[in-house]
Amino acid sequence: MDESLEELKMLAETAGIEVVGQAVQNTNRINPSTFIGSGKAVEIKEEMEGLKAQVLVFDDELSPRHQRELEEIFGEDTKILDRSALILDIFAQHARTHEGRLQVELAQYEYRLPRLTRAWTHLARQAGGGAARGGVGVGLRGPGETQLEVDRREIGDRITKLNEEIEKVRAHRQRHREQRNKTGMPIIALVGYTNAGKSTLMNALSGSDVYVANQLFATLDTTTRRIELPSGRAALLSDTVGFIQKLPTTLIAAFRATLEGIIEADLILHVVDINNPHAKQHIETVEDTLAAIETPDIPQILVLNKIDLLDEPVNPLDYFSDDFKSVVRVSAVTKQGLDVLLAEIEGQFKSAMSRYELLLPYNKGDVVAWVHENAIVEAEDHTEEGFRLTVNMPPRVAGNVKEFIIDSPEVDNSTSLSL
Ligand SMILES: Nc1nc2c(ncn2[C@@H]2O[C@H](COP(=O)(O)OP(=O)(O)OP(=O)(O)O)[C@@H](O)[C@H]2O)c(=O)[nH]1
Ligand SMILES: [Mg+2]
Repeated sequence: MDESLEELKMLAETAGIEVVGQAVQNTNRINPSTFIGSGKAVEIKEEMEGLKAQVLVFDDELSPRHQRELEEIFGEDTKILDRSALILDIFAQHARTHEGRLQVELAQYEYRLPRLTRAWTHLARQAGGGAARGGVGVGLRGPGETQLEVDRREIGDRITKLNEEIEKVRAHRQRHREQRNKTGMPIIALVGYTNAGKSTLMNALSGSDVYVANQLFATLDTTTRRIELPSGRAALLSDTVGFIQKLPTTLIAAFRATLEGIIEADLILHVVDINNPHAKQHIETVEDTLAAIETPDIPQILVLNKIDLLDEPVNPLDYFSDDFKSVVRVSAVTKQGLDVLLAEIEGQFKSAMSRYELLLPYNKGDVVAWVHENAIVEAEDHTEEGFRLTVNMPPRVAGNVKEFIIDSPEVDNSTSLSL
């Protein structure tokens, strides 16, 4: 619980709220109307008045009824939030792309729809105002319909529209991805708990300059960069939104389009901040979230990051499990261990490859260049019939040059391989 509250505090600070106090209630039963006991609620209210605090954040998810009853007790001037609402708020502040904004708005509406108790204007202002511009005039109200019913209907319509727009973006992304698949470059996804150092690792491996910050959910939108592996072969590395415990399900659903990038990966680098005392729990949360978004069986390498901050060396075996192909220790800041990580990545791809003999006519120089870029060329001969190449590549890549394959001894296994 301490850890969860500590994290809640960091979430609040990231959202721009200064934390001035905290309260804990030990209870074996959640109060159906006020969540905490009503006596406790009054006690907190008095403490808040003394501290001149304006916001009360609950670490657990409040039901619509809890929310309503607590608002009654605390009055109009106190804003009542739960962890989910706070995370949604941070997402709203950090979303940069059109797609990111659409996804956050959808999640906000879905979260708020069942909690709609106050007037529409109150909600529209919080959600960014997109839906409020139409103005719910008196004339628009149906006979006998309450303001609340109108509000619900309007939000329902807006949710439908947002879903349609997100679907369009998704279709576009899908086409983009199909094209990328044709290039044959393996795709690596960085996945991990928020603040684990994914973006820092992305920068260290690709020499790029994506946003890094010591705050939660600094990254929301996916960035993809090209990296070079030790053999000279190229791969695509993508950095995306981090996970956290008790991530609202509406957010997971809304961010499905973003998370689909992970599903398409050939390899996952699961990054964990090894310096965090709750690293093991973070790993578990990430594995659970991956299961929730139904990632197929993608090989994973566990990357223990921030080893530069450790007083004593960490034993990778302590973290090894069936979920991982291997465990590597690195520091994305000092770049310690990155060579080992890169070799490990390459090793993963090699084990998913088969060897092929190719024969290409001399007028196919462009295809030869393509093969060099997308496969590991072991030998190249200039024969009478044309270029003769011995290459290692995943079956997925081989599919692009199948008319030139003259021998593939291991091709029978290809269907059982994920690459
Ligand atoms: N000492 C040290 N700090 C690191 C290391 N890697 C990352 N950090 C710091 O950890 C913080 C978070 O790093 P990010 O790369 O933004 O983490 P992230 O996983 O992308 O986080 P989100 O995008 O917010 O989910 C930053 O302050 C980084 O400077 C490391 O290897 N050593
Ligand atoms: Mg990041």
